[in-house]
Amino acid sequence: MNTFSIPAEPYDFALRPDACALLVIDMQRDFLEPGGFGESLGNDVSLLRRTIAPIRTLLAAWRALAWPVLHTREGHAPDLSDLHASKRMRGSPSRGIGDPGPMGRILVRGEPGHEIVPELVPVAGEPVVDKRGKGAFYATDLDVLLQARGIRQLVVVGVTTEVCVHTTVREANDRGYECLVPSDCTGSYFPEFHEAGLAMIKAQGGIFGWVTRSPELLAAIERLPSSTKSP
Ligand code: TIU
Repeated sequence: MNTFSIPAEPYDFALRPDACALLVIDMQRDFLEPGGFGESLGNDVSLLRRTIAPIRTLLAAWRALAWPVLHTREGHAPDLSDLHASKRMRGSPSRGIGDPGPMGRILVRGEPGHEIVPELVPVAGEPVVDKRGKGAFYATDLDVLLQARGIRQLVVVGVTTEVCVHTTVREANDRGYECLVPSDCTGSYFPEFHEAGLAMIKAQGGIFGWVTRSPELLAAIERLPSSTKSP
């Protein structure tokens, strides 16, 4: 199968149309919506919300090509039986995981705040991987789902850059997946962590992966010959 060159740092990414999935990390209402858990902790959700429009455009392109799309959500069972005590107590939060929040119980599956934002709702055929940790591979079926689809490359988008996106890129890299991160499709409550997180991915010759921007990725995809557009 041919590869196609995507402008990226530290050097161009050789995209394989037969083996490249879009992985959308934790675009959940509690992290992104005004009045949600993230904002209630004093964070400026606009820093994350700017990612919604470019991710939506990328999703539309992936769906039009019938390339694989997978989503993740961070959360826990209603009885919190899968929540480590260390995670529950971290930071002694005034409002913690499982407590009532502005959009239901915080980071609990089935609650409104746990859902993916309406702009990016998954469609039929797109797996939604519910994860307990920050990395999408830890204690999930993600690796099996990717292997079953012949996926070897991931375009990783979502929130937050230095937490769940970064952990997932590191996990994927160690499992042999090549990761491309469009910088405008990830965001952090801390702009300096966003920049540092992206710098770490592409440092040392791309130690964890590649960084691009979604307009460059989309422009390259639009130039693909039509015969190569389906996996
Ligand atoms: N999705 C994700 O990054 N979860 C987090 O806990 N992020 C924070 O920035 N806390």
